[in-house]
Amino acid sequence: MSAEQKKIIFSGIQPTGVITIGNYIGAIKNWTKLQDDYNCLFCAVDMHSITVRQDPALLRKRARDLLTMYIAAGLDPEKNIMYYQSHVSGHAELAWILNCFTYMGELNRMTQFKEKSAKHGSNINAGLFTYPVLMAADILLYQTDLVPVGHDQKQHLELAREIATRFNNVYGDVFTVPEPYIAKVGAKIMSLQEPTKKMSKSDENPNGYISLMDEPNVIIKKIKRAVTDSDREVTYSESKPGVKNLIDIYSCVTSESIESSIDRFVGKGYGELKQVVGEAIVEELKPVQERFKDLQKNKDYIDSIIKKNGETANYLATKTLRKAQKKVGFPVRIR
Ligand code: ATP
Ligand code: LTN
Repeated sequence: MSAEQKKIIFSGIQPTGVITIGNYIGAIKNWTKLQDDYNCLFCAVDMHSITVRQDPALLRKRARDLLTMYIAAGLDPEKNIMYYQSHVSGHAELAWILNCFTYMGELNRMTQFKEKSAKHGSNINAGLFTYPVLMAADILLYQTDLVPVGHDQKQHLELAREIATRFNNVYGDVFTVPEPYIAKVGAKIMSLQEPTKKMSKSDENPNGYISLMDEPNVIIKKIKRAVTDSDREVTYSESKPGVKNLIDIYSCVTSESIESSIDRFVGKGYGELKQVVGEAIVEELKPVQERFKDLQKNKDYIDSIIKKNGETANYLATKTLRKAQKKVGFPVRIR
């Protein structure tokens, strides 16, 4: 298929911590499978990150590490556009327009807003409230067809679709209405310590998650400590979320079907399950970690990718932005 015929994919991750195996399974690993069949943009959404207070130097480092990790995990920077959100001003400009097409009531219903405002009670800023509008702008700017994300982003995506449709109903077909792409297994990897909560990179307890940069012995230890229950024998069911989570992780990192992964462990003891799952994660992450360390040393290469991809993203974004600006009645620029 030629590049022009391919559909467009957009997705992003916030550079707010060291990415976890949840982000890897729910997002990045799926992206690597899609990169040949779609025109893809993968963004480090640093503008979203400042809705929660960040240390500036650390945010900058994490954003760079995130793009480096995209490459280390197997995303080809020659095929995909990987860039910083803050390098393309069109995101903020379109977000402003879309803010005027989004209702307070819609934003008030967003689960992530409710959760984050409960967690950061002393800083419930307007950015946190309008976060989903910026996300809609990210997606709509590139005429995105498909958005591969974890399950937690489904509600935000529905809102993006709603905003696009609302705008199109007034002005004609300006935006492609995007579809979510959420995998059947692995779209919600749970915390290792509280398996009824999703694994999150901003969890205060590092035992709750596996970071992509955790050393093998740390990974094995965290899996051994993972909360299961007082039973001894493996079964796969919603009533055993800790055990189910470990089998889901296994299936995703080994790419073995969920049925065959269940067969492998059912009836076995928890000790054996944890040992095999821990080793499978170590095996999957080893080459990623090695590539990440090598890439980090290659400063000029990463710089050149950031520059080139940022320019391409900017070019593409401006096309949609100008269209939207013209539709709402902003004066056309004289060239
Ligand atoms: P934070 O803790 O900083 O809010 P996060 O770990 O939830 O971050 P995001 O940057 O919000 O990560 O999400 C990046 C991508 O990873 C999104 O597509 C999201 O749906 C996916 N994702 C996040 N957590 C999980 C999880 N536990 N299981 C599967 N996918 C996940
Ligand atoms: N809101 C997402 C991150 C994000 C995103 C996007 C994902 C921002 N913009 C566009 C997909 C498409 C999150 O919190 N995980």
